[in-house]
Amino acid sequence: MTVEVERKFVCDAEVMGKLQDIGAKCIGQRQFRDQYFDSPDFILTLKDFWLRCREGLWELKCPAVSGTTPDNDTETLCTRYREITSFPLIQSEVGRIIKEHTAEGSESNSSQKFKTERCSYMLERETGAVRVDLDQADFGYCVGEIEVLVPEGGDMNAALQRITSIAEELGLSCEKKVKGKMDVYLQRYRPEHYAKLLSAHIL
Ligand code: V4E
Repeated sequence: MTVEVERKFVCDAEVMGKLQDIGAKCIGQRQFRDQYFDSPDFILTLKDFWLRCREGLWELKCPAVSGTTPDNDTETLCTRYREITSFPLIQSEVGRIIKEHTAEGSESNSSQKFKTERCSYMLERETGAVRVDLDQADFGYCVGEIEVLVPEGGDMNAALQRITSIAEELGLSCEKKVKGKMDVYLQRYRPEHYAKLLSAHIL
């Protein structure tokens, strides 16, 4: 299992030029459709678990327990999630969360669907490769992500430092966390769900 550590950023023309300047290699372009699932009372997302199907492949993003705290900006601007991609493991994990919440169990039957066009880049550095994705969602939202995958038990601080260093090379400001596609989708089209996630301090 891996932990995805990432920092999102506002994707504008300036950043795209900067990516070229700092030697980012384009490694591909693709389109995909994501469908996110939850129970009618949002049991999963209110615990910060994100269940999705992307072009037939299932994934459950689970909150990763934070270890050490390198510095406040890095900690605030980066997210980390454990990624489960094995379908049987996803089934047992989702079953466990839902059972924990309701004695009689419940179906995962509320869903959100949107399409993304993604351009991916790789930056090779002495400390390791860093991936940058530029995403354009079909509901009119663009976002970039600097991402490092860490094997469970791997060096989280090193990953956070690699991300921070690429962010600096790109000239990104450290002001505030940038919203992901799903956050914006919920804010625009599922305001009730979004409000619950805000109240629970998940988003
Ligand atoms: C983890 C999460 C959500 C699920 C979507 O995660 P994200 O990495 O934004 O999606 P995507 O399409 O880039 O997936 P990838 O291709 O990298 O696997 S929706 C909301 N969250 C939580 C969350 C958060 N609390 N804060 C920020 C900045 N992002 C996400």
